[in-house]
Amino acid sequence: MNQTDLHQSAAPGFRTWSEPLDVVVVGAGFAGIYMQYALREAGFQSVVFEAGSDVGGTWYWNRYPGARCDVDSLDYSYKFSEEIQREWRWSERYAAQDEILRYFHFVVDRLDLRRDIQLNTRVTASHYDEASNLWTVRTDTGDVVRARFVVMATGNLSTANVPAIPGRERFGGEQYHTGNWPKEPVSFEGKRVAVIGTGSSGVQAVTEISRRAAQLTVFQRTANFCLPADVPTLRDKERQNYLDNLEQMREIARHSQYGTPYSQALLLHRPALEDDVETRNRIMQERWDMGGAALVRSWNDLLTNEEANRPVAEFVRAKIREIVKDPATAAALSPTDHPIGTKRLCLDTGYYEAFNKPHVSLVDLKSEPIEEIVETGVRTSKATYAFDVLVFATGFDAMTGTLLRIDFQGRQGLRLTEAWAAGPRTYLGVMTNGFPNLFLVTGPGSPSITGCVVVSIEQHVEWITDCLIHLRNNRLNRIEPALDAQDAWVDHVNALAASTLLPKANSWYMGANIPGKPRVFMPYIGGIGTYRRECNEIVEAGYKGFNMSAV
Ligand code: N01
Repeated sequence: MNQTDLHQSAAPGFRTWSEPLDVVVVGAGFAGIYMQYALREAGFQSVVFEAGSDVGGTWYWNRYPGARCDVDSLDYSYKFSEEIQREWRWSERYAAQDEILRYFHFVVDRLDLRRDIQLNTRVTASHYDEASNLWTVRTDTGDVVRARFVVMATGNLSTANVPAIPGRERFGGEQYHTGNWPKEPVSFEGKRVAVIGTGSSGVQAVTEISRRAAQLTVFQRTANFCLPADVPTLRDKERQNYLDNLEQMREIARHSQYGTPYSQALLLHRPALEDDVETRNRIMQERWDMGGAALVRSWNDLLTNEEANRPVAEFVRAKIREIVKDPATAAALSPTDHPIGTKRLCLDTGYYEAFNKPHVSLVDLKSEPIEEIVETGVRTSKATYAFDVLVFATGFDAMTGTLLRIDFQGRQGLRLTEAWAAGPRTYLGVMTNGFPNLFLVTGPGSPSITGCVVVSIEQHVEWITDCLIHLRNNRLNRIEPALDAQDAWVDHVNALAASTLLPKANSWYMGANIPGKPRVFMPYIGGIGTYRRECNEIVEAGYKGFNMSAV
């Protein structure tokens, strides 16, 4: 059976598949696209449902001004295909959103994947039937499809967090969320603009909007550490050097801590306080000048020892004081409530400098909380500010938000919302007990966004594909992690996090940005290479911890 006769029309906009598929893939970002390609190559029948009107995942939705990747482009690319790696030419060291979207189009066309992807289709429910050992997947466009396996490739940052600030519906001007930005151009020229939120998205949006708006007010709840990242054009020589060493680069990335050869080469493999103050200062300055995350990819105890972390945090605060002319603004922009690196660092291409412009101002919500949004703008405890445009850069219900919004029902009607009521529970971040044949790409409990996520995605896609082939070769069709193996994995992930400073920050890694969300450190922090080894060992031990059967 081929893809074209998989479905029949029941009514306009409503489709039902007559035969069960092997796999339904949800999401057409980095994960879903490669997953679909790998499944097709392995001979499985599958379809991809994508909520957006185009492929690209996070790079489709996050088209806000200034959106740009903060991982080197040559690393933040698919590595499974040497042809793709060689044929595509990145123009800048950190690619901008529109270039990454063009890359997606290139890949999808190059691999002839468009025919397998159904756009404008959001999966709303997925129920498992024990007797038939099939999932029934439903979408908001009325599709009903049964499949043996479901692969969630929905990303870690795909459900926008719009805070419940009273009065938002009353605002008379334009309002946008960075994670759900319209396709149509948004003009800031001559306008009074507010940006609420100062994470990676806010920092990038503020920098760009400050160049266009008549007036910009930034509402900051927590100051974040931003590291400089000038965005040089990629030179042919650098590109060629990478391509000449492609296999070696891939191998380093796959077995490294953070998923990139660049960051692996920067690691110092010694505690910070082993160096004297002069040496430390020299290293910090060199790494500040290098840009990107070089400063924190350094001594091996920065994320485990507060004494080691403090001088690095203070180094950045001193830089902020140097750059920002107004001392009160500089003080408000200086993070003091978390060790550096325990919240996701921001990429800075002129953020701190923006506050020296006369039309840019900062409102520190710690001393002046927002009380409500009114028709003309924002009212805080101290003043009412008038705006034409409100930009919410308030982040995401990360890692679990998208999964928990789908009505998942596993064995005996077990709901995912119940199974994960106290926080996500997975085995390897790739499956969860009670939900047979449901796979997660970069799920909670895996390294996912702690490094170059494309490397983690590729590893999961390949692991899942190999697992499906293993089942097929052994005439098996059902896989589920054992509860004790999952409990042990969750304990392992928690213990790794507890041995670091990371749980100290109110980060989205901890679910702390969403009111009422369980406070659990969600990703695996042991490093991309170590995690890969652990996954491989489990496979070599006969998929230890997984129960497999034929139904
Ligand atoms: O989201 P965030 P993001 N009132 O959660 C504030 C990736 N990414 O979209 O810190 C007022 O980091 C919130 O305050 P607080 C990257 O992994 C990558 O910026 O919770 N403020 C915070 O300041 C990144 O980490 C790239 O106190 C409120 C901000 O909103 C992740 O996506 C670019 C609020 C949200 O920051 C998420 O980044 C962009 C409220 N009610 C994103 N609620 C690159 O590759 C929240 N905030 C460069």
